[in-house]
Amino acid sequence: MTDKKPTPADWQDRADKEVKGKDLTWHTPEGIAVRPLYTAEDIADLDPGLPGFAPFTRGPYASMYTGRPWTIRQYAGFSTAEESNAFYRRNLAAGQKGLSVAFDLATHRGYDSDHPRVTGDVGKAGVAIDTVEDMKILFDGIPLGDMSVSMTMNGAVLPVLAFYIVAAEEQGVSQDQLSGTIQNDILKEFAVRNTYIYPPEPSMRIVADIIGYTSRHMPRFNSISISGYHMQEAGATAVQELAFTLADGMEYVRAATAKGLDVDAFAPRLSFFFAIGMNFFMEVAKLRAARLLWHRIMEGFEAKNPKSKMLRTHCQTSGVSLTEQDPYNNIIRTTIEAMAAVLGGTQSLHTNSFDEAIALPTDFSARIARNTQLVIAEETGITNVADPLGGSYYVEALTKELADKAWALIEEVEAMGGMTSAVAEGMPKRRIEEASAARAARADRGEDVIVGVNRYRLKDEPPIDILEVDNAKVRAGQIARIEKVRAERDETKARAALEALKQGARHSFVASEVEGRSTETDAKRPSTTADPGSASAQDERGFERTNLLALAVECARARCTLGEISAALEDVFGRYDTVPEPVTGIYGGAYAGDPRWGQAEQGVAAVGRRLGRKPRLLVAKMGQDGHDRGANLVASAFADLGFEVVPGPLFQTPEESARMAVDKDVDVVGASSLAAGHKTLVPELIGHLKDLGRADIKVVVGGVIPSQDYDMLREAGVQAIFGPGTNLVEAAGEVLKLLGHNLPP
Ligand code: DCA
Repeated sequence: MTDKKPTPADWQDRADKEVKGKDLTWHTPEGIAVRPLYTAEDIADLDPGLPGFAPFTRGPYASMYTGRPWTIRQYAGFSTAEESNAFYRRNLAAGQKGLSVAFDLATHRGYDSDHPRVTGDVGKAGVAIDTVEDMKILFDGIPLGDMSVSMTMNGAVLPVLAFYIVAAEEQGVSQDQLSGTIQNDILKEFAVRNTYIYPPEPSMRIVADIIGYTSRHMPRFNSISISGYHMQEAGATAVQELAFTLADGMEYVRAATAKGLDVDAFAPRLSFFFAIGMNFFMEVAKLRAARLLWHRIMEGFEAKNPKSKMLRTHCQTSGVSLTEQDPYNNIIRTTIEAMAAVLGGTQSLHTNSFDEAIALPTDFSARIARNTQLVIAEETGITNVADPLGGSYYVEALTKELADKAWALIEEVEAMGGMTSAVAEGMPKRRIEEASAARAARADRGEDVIVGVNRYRLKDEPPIDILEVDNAKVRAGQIARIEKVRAERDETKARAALEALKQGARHSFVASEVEGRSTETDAKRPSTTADPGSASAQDERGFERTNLLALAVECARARCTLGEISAALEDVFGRYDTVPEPVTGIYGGAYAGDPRWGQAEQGVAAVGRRLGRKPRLLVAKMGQDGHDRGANLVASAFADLGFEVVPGPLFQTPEESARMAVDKDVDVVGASSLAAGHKTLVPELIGHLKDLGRADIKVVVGGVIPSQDYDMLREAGVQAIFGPGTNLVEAAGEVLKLLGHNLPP
């Protein structure tokens, strides 16, 4: 008698006995029930195909990394163009392959460095670029015809791309030789990241104008990087990140085709950008599912060129998975995430530095981050097989389940009229905030383990060396350069270029469709050879008069500043503002029945009885930092505990926040800072509260605050500081203490 071959049912019996009947199913935040075993039965109906062939699940290229590894592209920008340039050159010499520019927040939001609203933001979290002169310094000695350059810019995308084109031109490199990517993804800014400037409709026109311009003049340049990264950073699940990103992509395809562009004229140059977090196989499956679905979507748009249907993506390891506590663990996290990106088949990758939960990377931490990729690429043998996880029962089944769930969410968005309508109704933002509150509650309750934070925590946390940016010095240097540019330029020419830009902006979307029509045939014809009297020459003139990037390039040549170009557009389009609406019930709901939560609720009620009203908290977001995940979480949790929460609008000045605190008669201001502006903005806030006679209002600070800054902030009058990974119930306990109520230990 031969042994019967064991079946999955036999396995189940044996496993049940081993774990004494414990349910081993893992219910992921995506709503996927992951079973403890996958077998051939799970993939019996699935055929993932081959790398390089439709539907590209296994990768866009046939040879994948066997012929050429992914692009090691580290995202960086340091205060001044000079320092960033030196950093780029050092990194390229050390094995980095492509550049990726991080701009400071003032630049993102269309303000020159001399603008009074941005005193705390200049040179923080990236490089300050005010004019084409700054851009030329940024790329000094870097041949732009050979180097692929990615620029993360969405709000002030027109001046920044225009400066880049003109900087290259003055380096002797024509725009048709430029390779790289501009992020240019405004929809996700409205959903999560908030570095928008104009309202959604004109913002979409800008996106479409850039796609139109690059498809005509810059054939090697990726016109957009449709980004899910910031969604995951804001708390989105893999299904949400996938669905909302691809739905954004569909909206951009519609916007471009509505301008008369042939889908195959621009779709090969659409690119994507995803975050890679710690759920290893989920992230691998996400990239595979993304390619599968994009192929399906582009078939729906009747794209003919296979490249139009082939999703290419950049990935970045997750910023929110990094912890301030025991920070060297971040190197391990980043390595695992980088592996997931590579096994998922990314085209380009940024690995975070271990200190990025606290500050901008130092040379030391940046080296380790870059070497993480070099070690994977050159020491592990992983690159020798295309899609090595292809055929894995689990990975293939997970890819299918993720794709199905994301498709259902895409259909929901489509039923609302597409992503622009869904964003206008706040749907993606709300869903992501709900997922974010649930995720934070899971971490606070210890259900999601974070080593060094909610388990295995160190008694002492020795501070690590961090990079300090002298914001005032950077600002002074930038202002001097702006003044020099203004003094040396032809003022009449600059004014005329700005006026032409305004005229172009005034053309309605429809008018620019007709006059600025660009077709594939036009894109192939060099504009200089057109007969000036011909229909195509008229068409060309119409394009140059109405295409906003063409007009911005003229402004850049005339040495207009980023602030001037942005302000000219703002005159026509207006500036967009939103009022935060924190979700309620999710955070509290996750804590139902928890004794610590109950004690905190009772504490809030006790303070309320003493005050004769609910204790009031203003959650303040000062400066141009639009990252509001932390602020929204605090607002949600504190409201659920019984505080009256005043959600402050984004982008306030310290004076505006102080006034709001006084007008609303709050007891506490909680300032959230994630972009290094705290040393300037928080002391100013405290100063304004004093000037308004309300020094009694307590100020607490949360977010990305290096421990080196704690003393300075305390001396300035800050009463409590909450770093990343703070348990919100414990934070509430500290705030209650400031209000005279001690929770039981
Ligand atoms: N076999 C043959 N050719 C290959 C292979 C391969 N295995 N892999 C890449 N190539 C070719 C590509 O076709 C491409 O050539 P092309 O420009 O003429 O089409 C070239 O090598 C570069 O490869 P690609 O995959 O396009 O990689 P990148 O230039 O690094 O672009 C992409 C990656 C995601 C498309 C781009 O948008 C990007 O770099 N994004 C970065 C965004 C970013 O940095 N964001 C920061 C937050």
